[in-house]
Amino acid sequence: MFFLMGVIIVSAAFSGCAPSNEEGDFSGAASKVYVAPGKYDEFYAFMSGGFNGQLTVYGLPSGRLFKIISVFSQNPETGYGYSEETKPMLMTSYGFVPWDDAHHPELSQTDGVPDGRWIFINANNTTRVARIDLSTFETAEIIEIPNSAGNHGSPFVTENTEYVIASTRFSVPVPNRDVPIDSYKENFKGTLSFIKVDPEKGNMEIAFQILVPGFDYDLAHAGKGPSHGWAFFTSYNSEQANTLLEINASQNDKDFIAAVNWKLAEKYLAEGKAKKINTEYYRNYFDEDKQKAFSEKRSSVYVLNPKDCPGMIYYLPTPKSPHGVDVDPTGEYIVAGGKLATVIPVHSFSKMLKAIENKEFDGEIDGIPILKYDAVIAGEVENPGLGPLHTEFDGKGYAYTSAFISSEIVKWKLGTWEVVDRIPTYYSIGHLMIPGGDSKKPWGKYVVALNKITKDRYLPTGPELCQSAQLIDISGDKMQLLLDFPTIGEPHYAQGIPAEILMKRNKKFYELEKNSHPDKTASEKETRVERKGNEIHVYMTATRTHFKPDNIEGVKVGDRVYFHITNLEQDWDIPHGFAVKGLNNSELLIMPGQTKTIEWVPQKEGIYPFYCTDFCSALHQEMQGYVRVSSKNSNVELSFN
Ligand code: K7E
Ligand code: CUA
Repeated sequence: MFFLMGVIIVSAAFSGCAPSNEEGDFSGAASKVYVAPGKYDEFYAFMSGGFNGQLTVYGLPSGRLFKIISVFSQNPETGYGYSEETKPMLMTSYGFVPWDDAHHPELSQTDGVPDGRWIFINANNTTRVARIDLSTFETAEIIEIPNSAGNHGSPFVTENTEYVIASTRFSVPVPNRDVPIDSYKENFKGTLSFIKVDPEKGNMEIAFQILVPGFDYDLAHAGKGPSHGWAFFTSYNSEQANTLLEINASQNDKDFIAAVNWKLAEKYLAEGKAKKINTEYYRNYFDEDKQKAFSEKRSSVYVLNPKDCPGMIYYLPTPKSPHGVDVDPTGEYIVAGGKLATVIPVHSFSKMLKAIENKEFDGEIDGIPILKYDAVIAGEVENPGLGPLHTEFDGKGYAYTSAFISSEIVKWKLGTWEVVDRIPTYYSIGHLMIPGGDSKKPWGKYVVALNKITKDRYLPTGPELCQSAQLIDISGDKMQLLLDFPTIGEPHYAQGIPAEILMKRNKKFYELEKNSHPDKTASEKETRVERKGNEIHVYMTATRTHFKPDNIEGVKVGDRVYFHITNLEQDWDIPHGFAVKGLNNSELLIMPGQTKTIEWVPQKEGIYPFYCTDFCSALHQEMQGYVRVSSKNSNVELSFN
């Protein structure tokens, strides 16, 4: 959570006064969220895990949790980030980074509509963007973003996923170097990054960055329809304070939304207007054929300076320390969540184009013209609740804005700007999500409130209480609260998509034939154990209901033992697990057709059992074996059965 301390205190006091668990008659709600045993949910929902660094998959309307997708954090449940195959996914220019803070999942889009191919999510802390393949629900790629610090305004897609856009929350020296912090105004800069996405494979590369003044760039959304080719980024701290931001960054009545014409930026890039800056960052990807992740190092990036690129970027003055920026389904309205503002300012894209044409400027900053507020504003939503943050759309002409401080969702009409309904949320809502609600075609049946604080809503669990989502029916004139359900970590943003779109794409298992992992064992006949100096390589297979080999002797204390295990099954939902006693690592969970490797360095002589950790069949308990570990200088021969 990014928020000002004072605001948090106010909010806690504010939301604390209404006892929440008394109100309402939910008898009608129950049937709306009830998904009968064996029946499917209507929507998938993907919730960011916040400080848990992962992405979780839920069903709506039931609120049932299906899966935690390992993205930026190691996960001993699956071996992600522990197995040799997945470790490279977490490589960065700062070394191996096994954790992050993930805020904004964003589905890939075709013609402005979520297409179910991929979902992207940001790492805030060690600046990265991940791409998850929605046929396997596994992380397929992670790219690090150089010249960025606090990759918060990220990763939002353009209309056809041409780009994933990302902005830096913290400004830093570009390139980063050792300077006094109080030289902030002189040395610190922001960057807006445009990550090109391969239309077939999804592979990401940083196409270019735009160097911008040293504000804090908070959130982003790309244009669509008429505003396709543009992208919008909120900023706060236009004061360029470097200390006590809660006061020093709240001085100006207005900060800015940066409007970037990325089509023009592409042209400037092609014309050679960009400077190549040397820097180091990683691109990591999982090769599904080799069943293994690889890391590639990158050493430079192209940076465009607005001073050299007239017309590429403009500032829209926006009250006050804006947080979210959301573009309505028609692509005309750009809605800001001015968290300290008393209104919700809505900019007009068409007015913006006219104002640019007529040069209605109010000065400039570092080569970026500031447009006149009155020339670009379409309207202001009055009485929008306190602390407006984020807005989603239902595709029927209404917008829904979360208000953090007054803990509510406010529904208002695009064009007339009148508030037509409001509903309390429990408590302190951050983002909200309507399936497709930031796209051209929202499926406007539900809105999910993603709340920061739950206090009295659930059974207490010690000092740490769960965070929570609330499902609200928006199909009628009045919003109706249907369901509370806890979430994993702190959810920030979320995405939703009709289940049928993803079900069609779902992969059931990996084809063993296609598995070209160098350490694959294609059949039980090929199983073996080999010694190379002090390395032992165990080429093992798993199938119902045994490992082969299951007795191994001749391992010595201090040997590096690599268990390369291939799951020979070719059936849906038959993973096998693997763990050996004393393993200082994690288990492996091996999907059908996969090969996975875990490293083990035994420290003491003795007999070490191993077993399958995933209850795979009636004889799962029989799926076990032994490793004999002898002293360093023993002459027990390497053998296996
Ligand atoms: Cu508002 Cu990180 Cu998108 Cu949290 S952010 S709420
Ligand atoms: Cu294999 Cu249990």
